[in-house]
Amino acid sequence: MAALSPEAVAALAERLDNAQLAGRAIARTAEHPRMDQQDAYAVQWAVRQRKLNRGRGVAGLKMGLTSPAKMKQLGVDTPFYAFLADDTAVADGGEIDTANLIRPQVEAEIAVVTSRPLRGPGCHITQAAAAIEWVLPAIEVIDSRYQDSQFDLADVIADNGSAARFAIGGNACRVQGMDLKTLGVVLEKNGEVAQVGAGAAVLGHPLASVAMLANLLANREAIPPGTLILTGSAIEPVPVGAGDAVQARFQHLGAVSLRFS
Ligand code: OOG
Ligand code: MG
Repeated sequence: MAALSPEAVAALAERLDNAQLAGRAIARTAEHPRMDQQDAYAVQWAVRQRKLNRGRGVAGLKMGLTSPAKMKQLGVDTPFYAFLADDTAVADGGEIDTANLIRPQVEAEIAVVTSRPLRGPGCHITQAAAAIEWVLPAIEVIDSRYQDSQFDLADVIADNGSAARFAIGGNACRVQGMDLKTLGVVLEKNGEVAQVGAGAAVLGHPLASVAMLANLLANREAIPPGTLILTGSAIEPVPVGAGDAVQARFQHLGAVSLRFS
């Protein structure tokens, strides 16, 4: 049962959207202690609509909290989905001004692009595999809009999964014949190894994450062909600040890098 009125959903969406635009944190949604997941997605979709109304587009979708480490950190057992606004795409090797962000962290993610529609519920890894043609290396920059990054599952869903920036790099590889489970990644910060990971950190297999995305979206829409999906971080997030440079080197897929000023 949803606990928030439509007015409360709209008001929270406005606060979160404005916090992202200003790069300023807001207090946690203490006034909405009973916000449930259904409410939280209603807020996220209201944030999406606000951006569309300003002429922005949706560049793709993301899954979050797909790794056991992150789920444990938040004390939850459910991943979530969010969307990637088109104005948050950064070119590979590009520079990001940290003045527009609050507390940025980078994640290395295996990205895929669908070539067929994918519709839940009941979607399994097999259907996900059949719907995907391309796999790409990605970095996601997350930036919670809540003060001190204090949030629960509903809060982060409402805050569009902390989505802030993303970059796609390397080579687009055909997924056919690739073992996404053992695909390794090394995240370097300022030339030093900061984190290592593999596809198995993402719900056991990145395509399990894609199947779950279709299932979570089942009550709203099918995933259309040509959709970019960030499957969830394969590493623990690495904090970054002005002057830092990061590079994610993926086995087979190549590298993707970003600089922060
Ligand atoms: C939530 C975003 C998590 C991922 O890949 O797991 C996420 C957060 O930690 O702020 O994007
Ligand atoms: Mg992520």
